[in-house]
Amino acid sequence: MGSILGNRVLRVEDPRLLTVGGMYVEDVEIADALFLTYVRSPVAHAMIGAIETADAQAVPGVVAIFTGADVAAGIGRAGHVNPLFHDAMRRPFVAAERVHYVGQPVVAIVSESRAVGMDAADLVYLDYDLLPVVVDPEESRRDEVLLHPGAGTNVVHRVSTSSPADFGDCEVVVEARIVNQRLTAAPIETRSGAAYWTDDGRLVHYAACQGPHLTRDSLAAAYGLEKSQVRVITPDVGGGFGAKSRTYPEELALGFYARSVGRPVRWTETRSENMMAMPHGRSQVQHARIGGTRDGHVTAYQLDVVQDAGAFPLTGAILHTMTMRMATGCYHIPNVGFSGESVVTNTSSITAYRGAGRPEAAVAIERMIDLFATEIGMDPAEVRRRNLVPKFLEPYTTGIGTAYDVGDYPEALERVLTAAGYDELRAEQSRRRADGERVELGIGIAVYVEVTAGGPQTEFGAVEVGDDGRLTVRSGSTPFGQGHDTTWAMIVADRTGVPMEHITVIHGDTDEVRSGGLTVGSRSVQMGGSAIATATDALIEQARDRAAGLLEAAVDDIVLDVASGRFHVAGTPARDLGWADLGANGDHPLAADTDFASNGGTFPFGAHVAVVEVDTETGDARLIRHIAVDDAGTLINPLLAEGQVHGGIAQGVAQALLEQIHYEPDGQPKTTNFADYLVVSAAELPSFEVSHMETPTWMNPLGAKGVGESGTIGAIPSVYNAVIDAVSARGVRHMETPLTPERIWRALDGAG
Ligand code: MCN
Repeated sequence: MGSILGNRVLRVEDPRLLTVGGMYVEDVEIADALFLTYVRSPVAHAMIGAIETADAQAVPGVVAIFTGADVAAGIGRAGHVNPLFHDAMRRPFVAAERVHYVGQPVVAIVSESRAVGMDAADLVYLDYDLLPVVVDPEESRRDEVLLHPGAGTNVVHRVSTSSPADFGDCEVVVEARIVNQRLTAAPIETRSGAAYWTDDGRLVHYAACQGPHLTRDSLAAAYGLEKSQVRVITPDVGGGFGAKSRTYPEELALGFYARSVGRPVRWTETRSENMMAMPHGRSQVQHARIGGTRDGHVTAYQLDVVQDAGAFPLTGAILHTMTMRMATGCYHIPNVGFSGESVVTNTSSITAYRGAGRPEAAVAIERMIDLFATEIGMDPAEVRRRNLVPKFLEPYTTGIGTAYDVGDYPEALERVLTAAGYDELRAEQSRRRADGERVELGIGIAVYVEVTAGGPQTEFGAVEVGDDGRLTVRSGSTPFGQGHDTTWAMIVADRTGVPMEHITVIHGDTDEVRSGGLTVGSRSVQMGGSAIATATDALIEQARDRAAGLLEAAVDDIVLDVASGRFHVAGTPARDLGWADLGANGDHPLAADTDFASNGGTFPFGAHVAVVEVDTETGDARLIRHIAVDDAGTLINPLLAEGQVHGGIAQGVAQALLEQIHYEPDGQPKTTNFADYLVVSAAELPSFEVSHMETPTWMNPLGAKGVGESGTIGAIPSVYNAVIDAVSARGVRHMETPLTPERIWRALDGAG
């Protein structure tokens, strides 16, 4: 058997998912379970007055009703994502005195059926004493209306460089305001959870999340339990896109309701609840300034951002720190400044969403490079060529102080331009313009770099041999669509010679897997994959040791023939032992585990070209081609990596052209269903033209970087630039996303 790594192996997950279907939290049978329904605030900012629950309580089938005060008396307030955030900004499990956004839970109803709970919810009456509402983050930072008076300010977190960039020597300076609008993750499976207590006092909690161990830790903290007294099970998860990286107060409180009523309690939100109240993504306002010489050299860059955190700070409140890290993208810009702060607003909280702070950085720098190019009248590809960091295989430290591991941005750019047929596209654009055609062609370029598994961290992996020679792999990383079962089996098969079908992968259960991190930041292959690779190598050492004993040879002479998956003494392959021989013969199981540690992230990169057609009479923009060259280091499975890039591009196109969560000034969300929120679908997308470069990182034994978010990071700015490029000859310089027909039409109209 040759190396299986790098092969386009079909996903082992799919036969089950496509035939009998997955097992999601909602599918888990739990005897005697009751249903939870939340009454949610219809107003964005108010003091809660009288709460009347008698009519609801009288509905047959209603078992118990809890107010915020009841829940707070039982389990206090939810913990913070970051200890730096002010204590007064911690979220109550259920609002007790004050509501901070439309959709915040105010009363919890536990009932025999879901229908009963929904009927009863309509019969709960609350008085609200309205307060002024702030939905605009730039308004919030003025602190005229304080959302959490105990904190004394709406600002959650601030970061900046020691001094701003100096534009004194620049021949040209260009400025722009860029808004990364609020989006929702819209996973197919909405949030879902279930909890019950065992007779010996353990809490069992089913969570549709991106990593059960953090949920276990949050539950242990909330209920004052040892971690070992909590079991969290994450079965199949129907997408998360970052928004399920945390298990939210709505779900964490399930154990409280279950304990109070003495029966299991389960909850699955409706689609509208999900769109209204599951934390959103992005919502970052940027003011960018770029300067340089007329011959195309960028010398200074300043990026100032206001990050909307929503009502209660979660991961969203630190997204600007990721934007800062990646501010200069792929460019050598020595003179750079950044300031960023996050603020609370009367909206649903902001959390991680595919890319989480890095797409925002890429959008800013890539838009500004295009604006700079337009200003000096140079082709945007040429401006990029003049400013890209040259190829490096040893760390390169950017002007902002981030050390990138390896990169070859010029090569990525040239490859994507060639694949796109850039010169021909420009010729076609000119032809249409010369002929005065109504439908303009737009060509948008983005060269991006991002960071995956940033910061010091560990991940758990374990491998064990059964008596039958089959292997069981345990991973601390929990998938929700990425195909980890396939990926981990490939890594282990490649090293051991055991066929993939004899390898079972276990994840998503804190009783089965000792520890684990989150599947976020495209960290799993480099962290979880490296943990499994390292554990497998340790297992092979143990196996060689056992083989040496059984073959009465020195351990140094024992070799594993990976092609056959058998061990023998070097030079005498006739007498050999397989994994089953070793698994079955010994006084202890052959098993190895690791907590793979890394000091910092890897920096995947790539270049995208988007080609759009814009109808200048209707403002309709269509993506007609999307060409991507992505480098995630060594690829374990190019087929799965491409799947990730495809999904990522779709979400990036959606941000550029379609999707937006919209709030009215009074805090009413206007996009709480799929009729009002335009989730991108295959109908809006062309077939993507995707290819790879593989520049291995030295940061882990696999040479792998992450790929789960790169499609999004490359797609947003390239599509954004393409649409502006299409209409630039008609006097449009800049627009805000999403580039809807109305916006484009108005911009064209305004430009005359
Ligand atoms: N891969 C590879 N070689 C590499 C890197 C990755 O072959 N060098 C392949 C592997 O097959 C791996 C997959 O790509 O299983 C993704 O690996 P990785 O880049 O490590 O990303 P993670 O597994 O950590 O996934 C997280 C990432 C994130 S952060 C979001 S958001 C996201 C995404 O994955 N959300 C998704 N992909 C998603 N896919 C689906 N279907 N649903 C989501 O919600």
